Amino acid sequence: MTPPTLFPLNGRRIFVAGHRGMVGSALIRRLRQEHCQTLTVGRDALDLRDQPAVNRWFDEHRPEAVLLAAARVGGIHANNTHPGDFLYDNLAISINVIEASRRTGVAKLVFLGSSCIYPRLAPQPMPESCLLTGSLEPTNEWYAIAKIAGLKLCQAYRRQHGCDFSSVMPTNLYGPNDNFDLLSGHVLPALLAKIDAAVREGRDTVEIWGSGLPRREFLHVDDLADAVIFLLKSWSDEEPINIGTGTDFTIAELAELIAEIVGFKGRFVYDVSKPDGTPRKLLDIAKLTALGWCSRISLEAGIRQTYDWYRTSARRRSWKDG
Ligand code: GFB
Repeated sequence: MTPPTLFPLNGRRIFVAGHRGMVGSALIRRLRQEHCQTLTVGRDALDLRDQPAVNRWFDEHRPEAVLLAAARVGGIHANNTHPGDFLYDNLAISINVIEASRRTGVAKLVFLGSSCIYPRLAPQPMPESCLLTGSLEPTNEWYAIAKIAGLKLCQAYRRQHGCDFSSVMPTNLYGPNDNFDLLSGHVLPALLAKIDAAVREGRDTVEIWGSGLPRREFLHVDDLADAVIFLLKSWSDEEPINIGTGTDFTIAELAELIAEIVGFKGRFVYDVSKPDGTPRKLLDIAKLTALGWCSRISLEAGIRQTYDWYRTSARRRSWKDG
């Protein structure tokens, strides 16, 4: 079932904010299938935290639609140790781009949030309606507060100014252009890099942070990009919408799967002095499923593809914008 197209993309000028990150680059790849014009600008030419500069860029380039995928992103350690950067950068990027979009009459904006906006002990799977019903996970509350503020600004501008601005909430993402740095990256790329290094260096142990018991849902970024373009064309609402696969795994299960793919025969050592973070993060995807979208890339196929990309293109990289 394909829902009716409310916002045709043909001939439109679409600004992908954050196009060099994992999410933004996947959106650019997906938009190549549409007959639209994509606008991008690198961080060297425009710092999205600089409001006057953002306003000048919007005045000059006049996008008709905006996909707001620019963010300071990182795994549990980066979030926990750089709370100021995660709060300030993400607040500034969100308010500057959303306000410039309102001021210049952008016809449609999609803001990308994160599943960490929901309470630490939310019911599982987590419905959109559990937003602001409980305390946040302390390791990422700074990032979450900034993402909640962006979502709320979209809602407020819909109500006050009639802007067609909506928010989507992706689950934990992975794929090409991810950050494979062991300290600042998320668990999936970090484990791929660690296990790959162990095999190459002939080591028989790999360290896993925490207990291995937390559960996470992993969505390939190409599936995410497909869902965002689907929603851009066919959906608009004040309430956010979750994007996930509907299935979660323990961190230990993820490690075993990566070991199988990479060919690691050794054992894992769990460092329980490192934080586990949220015990479980599984999104309720009933709203998205009812619209007719579902993910296509299995975790195993997605990890194999990401590992191929890592071996041919990366094996380096520090943190980057998402
Ligand atoms: O992916 P991750 O860093 O972020 O960690 P969150 C997920 C789980 O994997 C945690 C464990 O329980 C980690 O302790 N883990 C095990 C590891 N080994 C490793 C490792 O080598 N590296 C990493 N990074 N984790 C983030 C938030 O939370 O999720 C962000 O901090 C954002 O705000 C993102 O929302 C999606 O899933 O815990």
